[in-house]
Amino acid sequence: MNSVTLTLYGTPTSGHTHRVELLLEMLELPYVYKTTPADIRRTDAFLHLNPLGQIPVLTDGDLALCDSNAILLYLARRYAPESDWWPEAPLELAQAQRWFSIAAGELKNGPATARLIQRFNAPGDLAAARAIARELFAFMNQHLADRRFLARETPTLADLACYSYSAHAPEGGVSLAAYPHVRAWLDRVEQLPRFKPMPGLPER
Ligand SMILES: N[C@@H](CCC(=O)N[C@@H](CS)C(=O)NCC(=O)O)C(=O)O
Repeated sequence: MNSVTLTLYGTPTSGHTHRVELLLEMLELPYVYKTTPADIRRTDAFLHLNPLGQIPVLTDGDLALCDSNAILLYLARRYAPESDWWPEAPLELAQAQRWFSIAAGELKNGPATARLIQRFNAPGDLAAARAIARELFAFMNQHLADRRFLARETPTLADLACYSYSAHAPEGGVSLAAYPHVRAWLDRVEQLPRFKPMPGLPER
């Protein structure tokens, strides 16, 4: 690609943004990063890009794409159509979609919410978020006991979607010590070529 057309709106501590950054880095796509704090997200100009007022947003020329998982799919299909980041085989596809749903459900309501409350003083029920997180990680740990990655033996977009808030769960007071298979999977994601950490990666 000769000229940069991709702009990512996000913040460095947003796991939703980080999963998109991960893929941009791994695909070696040039992009401009625009830090977009909460006050900017309420401006007319930003709401024009995403009426929900959420980051991340990716613009590609005149296109504005919203929702982290949707952006991952767009980037993989648009810029790496020969790649295998999103499976074709029915069972692998179903597994990958299942983990996309978990990323937008249990992972957001559990570890991501606990982190938001503990680290960023957001309102919410910390005990409830931690309980969701523990239930999720117990399940993930069992799921990953005999698998290298979430949807199949090689990485998919589902691994990128689930990585950031799992790795940063300790920032919400959710220890990963009891989940060795989750920790081994996090290590595997971090060993992928051109992996880029989100700032402040906690010990685990
Ligand atoms: N489903 C969306 C959720 C994104 C999301 O919740 N983003 C948060 C920041 S991590 C946000 O922008 N919340 C609104 C706000 O804080 O103003 C996605 O996957 O992109």
